[in-house]
Amino acid sequence: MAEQTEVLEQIDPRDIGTPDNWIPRHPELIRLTGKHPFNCEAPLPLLLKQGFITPTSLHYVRNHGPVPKLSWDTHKVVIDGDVSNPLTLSMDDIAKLPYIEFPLTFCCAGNRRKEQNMVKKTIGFNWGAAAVSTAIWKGVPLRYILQLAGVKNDDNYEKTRYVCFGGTDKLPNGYYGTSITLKWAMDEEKDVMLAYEINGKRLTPDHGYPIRMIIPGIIGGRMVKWLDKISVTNKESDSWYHFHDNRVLPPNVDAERANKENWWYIPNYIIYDLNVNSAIAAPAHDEVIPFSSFSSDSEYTLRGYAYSGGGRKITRVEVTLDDGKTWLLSDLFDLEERNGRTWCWTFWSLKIPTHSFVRSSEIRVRAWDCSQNTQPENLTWNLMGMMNNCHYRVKIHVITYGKDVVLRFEHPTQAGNNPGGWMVRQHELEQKQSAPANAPANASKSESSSKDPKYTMEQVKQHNNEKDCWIIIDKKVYDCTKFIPIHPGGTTAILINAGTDCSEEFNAIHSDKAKKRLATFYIGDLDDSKRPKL
Ligand SMILES: Nc1nc2c(c(=O)[nH]1)N[C@H]1C(S)=C(S)[C@@H](COP(=O)(O)O)O[C@H]1N2
Ligand SMILES: [Mo]
Repeated sequence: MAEQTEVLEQIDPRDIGTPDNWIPRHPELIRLTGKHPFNCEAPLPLLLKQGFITPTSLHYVRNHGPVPKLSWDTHKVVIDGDVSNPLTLSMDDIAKLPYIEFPLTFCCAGNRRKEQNMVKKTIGFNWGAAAVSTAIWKGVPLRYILQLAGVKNDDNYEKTRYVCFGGTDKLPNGYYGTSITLKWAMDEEKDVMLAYEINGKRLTPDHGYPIRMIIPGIIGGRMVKWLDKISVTNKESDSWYHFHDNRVLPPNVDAERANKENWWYIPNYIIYDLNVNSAIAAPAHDEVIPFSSFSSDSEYTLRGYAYSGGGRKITRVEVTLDDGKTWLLSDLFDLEERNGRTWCWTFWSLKIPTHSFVRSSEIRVRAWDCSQNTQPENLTWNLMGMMNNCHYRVKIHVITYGKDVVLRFEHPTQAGNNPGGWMVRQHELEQKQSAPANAPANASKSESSSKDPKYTMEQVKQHNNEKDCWIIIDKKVYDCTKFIPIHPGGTTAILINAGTDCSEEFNAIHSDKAKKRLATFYIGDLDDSKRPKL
């Protein structure tokens, strides 16, 4: 069944001029935050086509900043804090220790966020439904390393003891880091490990080379990459990212309120375990079936993935074609188990008569796990757009092309800035309808007039450095030289875009507030009259 895509690894032209210009990447990965930092997912049909194990080159990537350049020979991991025997281990030391190796599904808490963004913009970028992948990971149990550092198995782990993980990537708000409880770390059945191999080879730079945390059953965000520090403490991690990322806040809390009232520090809203989720991969978005191609007995096989968190097994996946009146039970594959737990996704499929699409307007899927958790019918918006797991809906359209009548399928969204999707259309319609009353939403638009100066691309290109930095966003030119030192996303983030059109990068990650702030740097419009019309 698995049809592995050939690994085509070259430096992508989009990485030239960024700090990641040394990392080979698969050209088919969809980039979600423009050129840099690198955040990507595979096209959903391509991901499923790989089968149960995702080739490393197509595994989704979530990097908050540039990838640190580390070497196996010089890298060290320090284990300190509340331990009787602090350690500093080299990679060779670590690779000599007993290891475990098993397949694990990784999933970013932001998987399916674009659907949330279509309801209302969250503070995150547009993940489609492929921020999920499965690889075979090999490494040393964390428990084993902690024992070497003097943590005893019979220690009375109080609730207040934690293990904090730190990466070497220094970001605008400090080092990336997070934590779990010591009790969790020491539980043999939880399989927590320090991994140095993926799919039988050393880690790739994007996945944490030379070493990263692996914590099965939970969101990817806690599996710190480029790991160099493990500390046993009485407090959870003090990394900014531990508090300001990977949380589901209640739906009535917006960014301003969250910051003003410190919602980030309320323990209830932190995410550990994944929730139950599923998606449809076949039919794919924009897949077409001509009526002429099927007879009264032809069949179509629906396919997709499902997963849950905390080692909970997927027990059923159901499909409805009549808005939830009846549910069809699908077949499940690849129920991988380890010590009675499931750390992996499950593929599902369901054969239906092709003509049943004709009477239906929507295919909808929901999964159940062994705790009888299932997916909610409707989406509940949250500020970070995380853990979206509402029923996955694919619309069915009957379209006439001349003499031909076809069925065309439409997914809710397409990853990143890619157009298409019924939620995207709905969103655009709503925006159009609310535009006259609400024009200044795009503050920059309201400011420009025909009298404003015009600059050609050639002119903008000259202003490409720290002392003189212009950028183009949505055909408007901004002089953001003064803003460089105070940019919340760091100076490099602006400088790698100096003198260029970075609409995609900017729009992917900035809030409405940031957009309003940008307007103050507006100096004129892009003169693109000399560009050939497409
Ligand atoms: N040091 C470090 N670790 C990190 C991150 C990061 O930016 N820096 N991103 C996290 C997030 S949010 C996710 S979802 C996973 C993604 O792992 P992957 O890129 O190997 O798929 O890594 C996590 N670990
Ligand atoms: Mo993530």
